[in-house]
Amino acid sequence: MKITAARVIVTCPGRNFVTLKIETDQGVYGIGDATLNGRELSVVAYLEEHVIPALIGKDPRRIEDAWQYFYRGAYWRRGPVTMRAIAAVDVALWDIKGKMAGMSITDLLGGASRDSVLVYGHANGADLEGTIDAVGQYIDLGYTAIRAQSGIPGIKLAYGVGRGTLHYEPADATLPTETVWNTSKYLDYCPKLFDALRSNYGNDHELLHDGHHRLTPNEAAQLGKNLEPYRLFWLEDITPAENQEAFRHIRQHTTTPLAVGEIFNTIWDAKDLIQNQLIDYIRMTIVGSGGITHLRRVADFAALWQVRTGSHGATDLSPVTMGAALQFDMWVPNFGIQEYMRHTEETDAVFPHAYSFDKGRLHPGAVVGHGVDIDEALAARYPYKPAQLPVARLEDGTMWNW
Ligand code: KDG
Ligand code: MG
Repeated sequence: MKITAARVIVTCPGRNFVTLKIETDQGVYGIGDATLNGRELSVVAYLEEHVIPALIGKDPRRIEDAWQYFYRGAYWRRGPVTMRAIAAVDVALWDIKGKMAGMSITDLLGGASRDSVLVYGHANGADLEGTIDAVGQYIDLGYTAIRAQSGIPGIKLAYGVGRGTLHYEPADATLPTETVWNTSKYLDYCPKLFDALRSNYGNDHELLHDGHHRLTPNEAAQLGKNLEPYRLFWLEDITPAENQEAFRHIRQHTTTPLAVGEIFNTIWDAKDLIQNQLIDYIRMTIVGSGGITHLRRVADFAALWQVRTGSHGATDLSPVTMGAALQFDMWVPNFGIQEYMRHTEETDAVFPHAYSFDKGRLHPGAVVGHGVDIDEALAARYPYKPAQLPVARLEDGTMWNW
């Protein structure tokens, strides 16, 4: 069996997506997501210039060898561009293998460990009242786990506050939008938000929050401590994690569960955090971390330390990644939760899929491979539109982490 063709499809049904389609001499094809929010065309170039020429003629059944070829063989390892390109190849090859076998990827991995996948949605409001209402809307939609983000008095364009209730989309301009950050205001406001949410809705729902890399380790420790009475499911990305050791200080001061990993690319980014039990959830995702082949190694390693998965699932991860993630989540023994931000109707139409939401959970549907396709004719009607993620500055102009 041979790969006969591979091509990259870029489409913007409301936001940009990069998809790799791999075709074989058996008439079976597979697709993989390669979207890197705000840097999409760099992955297109990587795939077209450096990956596709080497794919042609390879045996698509040799997934492991392809992974090693594009990881070890590149010499220049790791990084968001390389690992997304590898992920796209990997997911497309797992899709092909599933189609050839007449099996879902879950079955190829060893079969389902659960009946459906617990997900969390994003509730956000411009202020306290708006956020309380938004959480109520998610409860009405059937979510049992909800991430709450809120506009903060005195902060211009706080992270996570959307333009609509269901479709938060931060990449919005050809040059990054400038936001302004103030840590003290956030530290004062955040416990008040969760106090109000618990007072309004009680303790029956799981509540999550994303700090989006804004705090120092000591500030993160303070926040974790102050949020303890509200029993969060997790506090995410509360400080940048390039220095994994930084989490030791936070851990020593709070029992609020910690989640990290949406910008990680390989197991090496998470190794110390996991083996020192400095986090509770690893949020690496299939598209960001070299595909299913690599993520299952991360998950197995994490299982040794009772760290559970919680894959990133924002709208910049295409339905192809969501379909593949659900296949993975159904199998992975140490599953924690899956992020699920709904795509727009336009996006869902370009990527037909079988997964569906019911009562706070996603059901993958009866599929072969990952079960997501691309309607290329429809995709061609939405040309690429440049868009970038915002940047953040402190009030005195100093650049900060967005
Ligand atoms: O592209 C950036 C988004 O994926 C990110 O800001 C979303 O932090 C995020 C999350 O937890 O979904
Ligand atoms: Mg996040």
